[in-house]
Amino acid sequence: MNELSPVSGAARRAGDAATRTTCPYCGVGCGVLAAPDGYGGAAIEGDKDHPSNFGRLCSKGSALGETLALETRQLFPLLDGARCGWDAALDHVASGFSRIVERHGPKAVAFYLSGQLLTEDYYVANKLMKGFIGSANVDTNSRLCMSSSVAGHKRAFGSDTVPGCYEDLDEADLYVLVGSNAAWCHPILHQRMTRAMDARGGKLVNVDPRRTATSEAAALQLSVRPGEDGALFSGLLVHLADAGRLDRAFIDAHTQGFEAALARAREIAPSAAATAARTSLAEADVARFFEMWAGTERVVTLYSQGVNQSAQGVDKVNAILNCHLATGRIGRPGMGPFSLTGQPNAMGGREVGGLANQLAAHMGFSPPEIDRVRRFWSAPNMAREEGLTATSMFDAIARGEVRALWVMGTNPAVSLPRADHAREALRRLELFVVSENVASNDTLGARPHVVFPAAGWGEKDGTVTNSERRISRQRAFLPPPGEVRADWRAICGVARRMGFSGFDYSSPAEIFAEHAALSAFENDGTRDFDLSGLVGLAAQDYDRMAPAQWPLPAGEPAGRKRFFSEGGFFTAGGRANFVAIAPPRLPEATSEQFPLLLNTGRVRDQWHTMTRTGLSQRLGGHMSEPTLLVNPADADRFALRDGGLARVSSAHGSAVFRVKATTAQDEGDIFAPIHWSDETASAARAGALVHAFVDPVSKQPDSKATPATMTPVSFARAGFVLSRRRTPLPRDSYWAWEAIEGGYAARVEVDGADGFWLAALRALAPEDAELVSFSDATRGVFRAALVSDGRLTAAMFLGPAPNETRWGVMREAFAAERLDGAARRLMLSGRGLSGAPDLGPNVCACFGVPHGAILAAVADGCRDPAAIGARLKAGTNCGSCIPEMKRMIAAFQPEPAAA
Ligand SMILES: Nc1nc2c(c(=O)[nH]1)N[C@H]1C(S)=C(S)[C@@H](COP(=O)(O)OP(=O)(O)OC[C@H]3O[C@@H](n4cnc5c(=O)[nH]c(N)nc54)[C@H](O)[C@@H]3O)O[C@H]1N2
Ligand SMILES: Nc1nc2c(c(=O)[nH]1)N[C@H]1C(S)=C(S)[C@@H](COP(=O)(O)OP(=O)(O)OC[C@H]3O[C@@H](n4cnc5c(=O)[nH]c(N)nc54)[C@H](O)[C@@H]3O)O[C@H]1N2
Ligand code: SF4
Ligand SMILES: [Mo]
Repeated sequence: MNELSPVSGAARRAGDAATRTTCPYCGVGCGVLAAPDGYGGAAIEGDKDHPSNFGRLCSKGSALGETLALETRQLFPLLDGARCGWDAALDHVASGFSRIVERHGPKAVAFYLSGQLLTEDYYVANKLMKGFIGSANVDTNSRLCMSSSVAGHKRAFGSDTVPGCYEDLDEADLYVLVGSNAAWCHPILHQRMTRAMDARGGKLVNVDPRRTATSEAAALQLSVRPGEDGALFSGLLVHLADAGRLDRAFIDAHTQGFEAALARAREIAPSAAATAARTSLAEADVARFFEMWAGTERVVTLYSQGVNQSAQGVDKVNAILNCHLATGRIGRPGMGPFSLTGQPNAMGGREVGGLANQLAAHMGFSPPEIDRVRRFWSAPNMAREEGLTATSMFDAIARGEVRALWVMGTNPAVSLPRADHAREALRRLELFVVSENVASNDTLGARPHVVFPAAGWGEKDGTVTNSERRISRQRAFLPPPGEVRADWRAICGVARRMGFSGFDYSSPAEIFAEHAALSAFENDGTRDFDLSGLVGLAAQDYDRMAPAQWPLPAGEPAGRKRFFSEGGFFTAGGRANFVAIAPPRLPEATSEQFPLLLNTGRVRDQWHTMTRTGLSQRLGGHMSEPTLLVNPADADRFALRDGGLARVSSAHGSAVFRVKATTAQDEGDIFAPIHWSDETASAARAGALVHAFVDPVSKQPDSKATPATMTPVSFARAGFVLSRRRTPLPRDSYWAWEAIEGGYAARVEVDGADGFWLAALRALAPEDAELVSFSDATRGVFRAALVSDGRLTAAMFLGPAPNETRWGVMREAFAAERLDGAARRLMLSGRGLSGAPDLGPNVCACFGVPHGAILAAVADGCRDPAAIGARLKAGTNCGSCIPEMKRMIAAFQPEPAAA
């Protein structure tokens, strides 16, 4: 039994009601103190005692309190769209699954899960499908996220093991970020690296086809040709060998396959010059990178979706691992390969076997392991072979082979490649079940037969595991609203109704205890994932459990920080495998019809499909529209206007984005954000464009390089809509909702008559709302506001495009509790109630500091983020906006200071 330190007094700092929990967003896994405010929200603070963040939170974590309101939540079960009780919903799902299994076999049913579920939810879902229903058709959005890392780890180490820990970031002298925009996507780790660089004088190299916020901190930016990372690291391996930088002792004692891997690397990238030619980098930059990497013992190579989401993602991972193995730079302080995990529980999902090719507790589909799990569970129908992976699962649904699907904690109608196809497939299901927090998203738009209202963050209890294998508790601090229930309860309810025993848990603590026991079952050090020190964990110890890194073997209460410094790999002979990778090649070339490569990814202040971050006004302002990044030469070539609209099309679909011309993009490459859906924008689903090529080993889709083209889009009039509610506007126009104080604003571009838009506006307000309007047909100006009980409920301003009025002019009117007669006349003047100028989008989300205010401070002599912070507070909380402020300062000065 481990010594688990109880929650210390510090957790109570935010008041006696503060609960110590974990952020539900990225895989950094920051500790959070949450104190309910009594009105359904909560005061949020970073937990100073949590070893992932030591009190810091990024913009998304800091804004968690703004995402807890209940207006958008699904609060009761639905059966065929109508409210029903839990029993009826559970009965329907259980009998439906049983019937379909009986008629069509267990392969006709599937679960599609999420790295945002808690370990306990995940564990029971996986147990039900793989042990009791008898199919391995359980896959997860982690297939789209981490599966290339999992497969790369397994090929090299024999197990899915992250060898290092966050402390390595404090102790490294070189960080190589590959396909990771950590400044925006793992901000607290990024800040940890920049602080360590300040302290130790270390350097950062950023390998990404585009310049990102992460490039700001980089001593060297390598804008690698998309897909060519394997060539870069092959070149590095060759350099390490030729420059005498190999750790021969480590290679000889602990690895196999080096010569073949090196020979292949030589074929791919025999020299710095050859590497430069393949990767379209300058030879001097390549040589400098090789020297930096070879000459710095304490190097951490961190990688994320630019590596994983690739048709050769697993080879990219192994090309990186090869270099660390060849130098023995693994599992020692300050060095090693580091896969940055995306979701809060990407790792927990891997631990319970959430992927269709895994079994629980890091076991696989080998006969002895299948049998071991079967015996442990007393499973009546143990799956014998791997199941369908995400994209093949949806193809099987489209073909009618999978007839029942339960989606939990993910929004596949937006996030899968060929998302339109995926959404259509859902409509074919005989039984379609969704467990969701929200009442409306694109997946729910495909009309599930049953909807389970899931408890959300703050309402559910369990554990998550972060990128460094650290298990932390998520604890409830709000009462479950309406009839919501934790996901594990819904799963166990269905399992029991299907007649299965083994699902009578009364708490997540019991599930966790079983999970720990399975990790220990017949393990004896043969499997990396080992929680034997937690076997028999009592409920009160689970409740008080402090964040702990696995492995947690019995007798090692502190866990283990690192793996493999002395070998000890989990392969048959204990040696790590070098992998001879295939020569890099994009899965699909550009063509005359689709001459551009579409890259997709994340922006700083939104989380995936925006079901939560889209509700926060602090977060809405950073990028208020789906913005396409385009090189200025491409903008010219395709007749796009910077600030205008473009339709991007691929062979699979199309979407409309706001254009931003920037030299951060290379010519030929365009970048679209993944966050907007049919809930939040007229037509900006990036996933609809993405092709469905997958890595041959991991089956992870390539979401970063789809051939595409673009054309300008224009409408006669432009302006904005304001509303207290966020409902879709007519689609034959352009709009994108942004959360603002008191409601939502949409920048719009439209055709159509005033009357048509007035009707659309009316739909946003109560029927008896009073209309105030102004129209000047000769100039195409139309302004209308709806006032209900003296308060502005909805408004629309239209004028001739491309010049438009922004919603900022209505800020005060929208914030006002009552509008008197004078204010009603003034508000339609287009100059606002006080005539104050609109300062543009927020740069600092934490303190709501807009672009205009920061520019004014820079103009007034503030020439570093600290000076701006001293004046405006901007950047003094989470620091996520510091790269952006630096950019504004650099752009302001005629001679940009060296970074
Ligand atoms: N703000 C925010 N943070 C998040 C999330 C979020 O939604 N919003 N989601 C979380 C999740 S689930 C994940 S998985 C992570 C993802 O975190 P990241 O992987 O950092 O995010 P992405 O923007 O998907 O992609 C990273 C970079 O890969 C680059 N890239 C594209 N193609 C290539 C290539 O061929 N080679 C290289 N070297 N780079 C390439 C892209 O240009 C992009 O800048 O973020 C997590 N954190
Ligand atoms: N083109 C392109 N596509 C991508 C990516 C990309 O870079 N490019 N990235 C991929 C990656 S890495 C990821 S991780 C995915 C993310 O994509 P998704 O997982 O589809 O995105 P989310 O918006 O996080 O969806 C989570 C859903 O679960 C709900 N939810 C939240 N918490 C809970 C809970 O506790 N229980 C239940 N039942 N529901 C809950 C939320 O309301 C939301 O609707 O997107 C993938 N798709
Ligand atoms: S870095 Fe931000 S999003 Fe990620 S866990 Fe920490 S606070 Fe949450
Ligand atoms: Mo992800």
